[in-house]
Amino acid sequence: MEGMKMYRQIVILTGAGISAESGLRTFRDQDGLWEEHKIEDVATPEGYARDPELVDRFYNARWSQLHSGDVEPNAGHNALARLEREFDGELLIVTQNIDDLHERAGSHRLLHMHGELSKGRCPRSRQTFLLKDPFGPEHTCTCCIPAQRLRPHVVWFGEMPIGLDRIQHTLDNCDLFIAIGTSGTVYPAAGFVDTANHHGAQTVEVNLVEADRHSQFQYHLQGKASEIVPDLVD
Ligand code: BJW
Repeated sequence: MEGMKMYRQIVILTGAGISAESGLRTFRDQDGLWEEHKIEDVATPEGYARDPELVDRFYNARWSQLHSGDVEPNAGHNALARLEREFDGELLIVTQNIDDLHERAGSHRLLHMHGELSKGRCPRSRQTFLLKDPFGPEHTCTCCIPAQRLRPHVVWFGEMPIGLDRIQHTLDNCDLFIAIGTSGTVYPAAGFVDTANHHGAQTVEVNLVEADRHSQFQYHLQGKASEIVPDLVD
């Protein structure tokens, strides 16, 4: 924590890698979700229009795992929650993950730029609804007449990520940017390091491997998020 005190505004970008050690599969690693599912079928609006049941099943399986009682935040999530409690300056965790492990660890200053698994969204009004059960045609909105079938509250390819104005503003003013467990293949998140560099921030990558935007980071901490992040925060 001592080392963090020199910063005014910290932005932390997290990806699937931070939740991997909690038992959730990443997308692009060996045995990742994209090995079993075609992106164009389950992660595009066109795929959903073609076969909503298939997409619902994809998210239901992940919803059920997340609520199975077997999945818990790990030391990486816990360390970030501790940083938020102890850091006096501005801090924002921007997560690409749709799981709720940051919240369960106690993080509040958090933005889910690719949506949340625990919510469904009205396709007409965009109002979101907390889902107590998995997805299905029985989940309809209460904001429209006739009621609309809720779609997963997630951001698919070709759709606009959530909270970009706030993210942009925070990146413009940050002096430390840390990317944890993300492959750097999906934009606009993969470009955040460029914005942070442009504004003179220090940039740190935490990953098992050299990820796609590796060369854009000033500092590289190679290893498991559950081991590196607690060390970084201490
Ligand atoms: C560990 C670890 C451990 C493992 N410890 N590390 C051509 C060029 C540039 C851009 C485009 C282009 N053509 C199209 C685009 C845009 C497109 C895009 O980026 N495509 C690329 C594939 C090229 N992007 C979009 O369409 C986005 N919207 C958009 O751009 O809107 C227009 C716009 C215009 C102008 C400004 C701004 C916007 C939307 C993207 C939506 C992504 N959706 C998904 C699904 C969400 C729901 C769900 O969860 O199902 O989001 S796809 C999937 O990828 C998911 C993730 O959030 C995202 C990123 O994945 P992530 O988190 O990086 O996971 P992995 O698996 O890739 O990597 C894991 C990493 O962890 C690895 O590096 C491991 O080594 C590491 N790791 N264990 C530390 N223990």
